[in-house]
Amino acid sequence: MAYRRGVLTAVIFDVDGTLAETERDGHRPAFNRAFAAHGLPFEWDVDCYGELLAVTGGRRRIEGYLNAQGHAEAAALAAAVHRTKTEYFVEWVHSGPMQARPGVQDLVAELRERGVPVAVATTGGRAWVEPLLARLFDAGTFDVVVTGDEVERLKPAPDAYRLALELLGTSTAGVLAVEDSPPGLSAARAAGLACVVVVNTYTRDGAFPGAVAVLDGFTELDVDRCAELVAG
Ligand code: XBP
Ligand code: MG
Repeated sequence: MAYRRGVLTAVIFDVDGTLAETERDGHRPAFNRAFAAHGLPFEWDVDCYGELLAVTGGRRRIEGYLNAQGHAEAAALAAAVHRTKTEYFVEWVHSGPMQARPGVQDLVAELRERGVPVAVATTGGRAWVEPLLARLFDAGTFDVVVTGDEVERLKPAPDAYRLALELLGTSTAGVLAVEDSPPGLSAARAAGLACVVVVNTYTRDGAFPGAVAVLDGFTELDVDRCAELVAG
């Protein structure tokens, strides 16, 4: 059954931690391999990386860490290490054991079947976002894909969500954002969107003020629930 127009206008998904569990076993090892490739004696373990996720954007995450270590030329080095990290992460996206979070592919498929536009708003780079979406979803699934490459300010700034709304050609009315983390929720809220948080292992204990709901998994979310949540 097609969805009643005007109730649920669109759903915008975050990628890392939302569409897929990419951080602990994907991005984190890619950062560590890149440090080694650049001769840097750093290794981010699972707990330390969880704390570093408060800084969005891989290049900024590296730069902040290098600064904290008292490294000179942190900005230039961070940019170089991040380029290497992206190459390793793209490899993992193509051949690693990456999977969509349970239930999210069904939700996206149901949204499309019922005529609700779906979009992506991430702070990650397009070099790996496109292959990741291609691996997990049919071509053309997402009406709009906004990455960190297209915006000036990363989450928690609202830029990625604002650009996604502009490209969808819609106001905030009836649009639901789906996030996994505090910076993602802040970004969606700052753009004026209703936001549901689906927590994961890294974000389970986070505080999510202003979320319309905080869920443990996508099995708790279908199109009707999305419409209820966006209606308030
Ligand atoms: C994700 C990020 C990204 C990834 C790494 O946040 O902050 O930086 O950790 O990807 P969100 P890049 O899920 O809120 O978009 O190295 O491409 O930045
Ligand atoms: Mg996320």
